[in-house]
Amino acid sequence: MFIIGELINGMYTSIGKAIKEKNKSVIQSSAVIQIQNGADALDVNCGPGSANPVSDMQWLVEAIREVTPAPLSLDSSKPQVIEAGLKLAGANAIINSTTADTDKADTLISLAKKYKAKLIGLSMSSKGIPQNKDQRLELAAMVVARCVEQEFLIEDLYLDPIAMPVKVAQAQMGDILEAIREFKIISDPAPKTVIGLSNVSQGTCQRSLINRTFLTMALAYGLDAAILDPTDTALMDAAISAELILNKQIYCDSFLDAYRKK
Ligand code: THG
Repeated sequence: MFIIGELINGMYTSIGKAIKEKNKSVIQSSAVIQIQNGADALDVNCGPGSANPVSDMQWLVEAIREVTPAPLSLDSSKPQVIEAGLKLAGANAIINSTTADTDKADTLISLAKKYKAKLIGLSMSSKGIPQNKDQRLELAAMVVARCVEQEFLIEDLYLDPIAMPVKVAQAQMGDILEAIREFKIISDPAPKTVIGLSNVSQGTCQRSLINRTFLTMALAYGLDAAILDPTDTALMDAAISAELILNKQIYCDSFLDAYRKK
């Protein structure tokens, strides 16, 4: 599984404060800790409180680049904020994200091609978040169609079914899991899939348990990548064990250590 560390997000009080005060060391230690704990890439989101998201994104990317060359997932609903990050992020960046609206998808697909970035496509549009599996598939297929039209490689597209909090959308969790499986058959070659895992446990008092249970299930449905908290050791152990059971790692008695040393 491709792991995108979620912790550099202005939604977290300490990160929001560090962005406001331009306190580089808070951001840099979060970057280093996430990589040390197994993140393959880092999500970068200025948060809802940012008054100037373009310059905050630039500052975040520059601060992170001083401590790690890891790929960055530039997380914003505004294309100009994403492009500000892309200019400084270097190789293997991930655009997070486009919706299934044609104009927006076309803008972000062009950026992905220009900067040789991967692209996350949400199965939602300006009309809102889908309420069932068929709506998720229809929106995902629209993103795929725009990528095909613009000759963007489908292997570089990650489709996101929009993981909802179990507390508010309990009846939809099965649909979200099924969508992960069915996104794969929208096209050949298949698109990849990603979720924002911590969404699922928002507002609950067993966050880590709910996150790792959902992640284990989603991996069984074929999930390729997740935005998650890599410092949650129980979560990472569950992910490594799930991949072992899915025959994606070779068994040995020390499989957790062996995976971490890779
Ligand atoms: N899909 C894609 N990108 C995403 C998401 C997604 N990016 C943002 C988000 N969802 C994934 N990242 C987070 C980060 C933090 C939390 C949830 C998802 C979170 N934060 C605590 C909370 O809200 O309770 C903050 C608590 C604190 O202040 O410490 O849960 O779905 N493509």
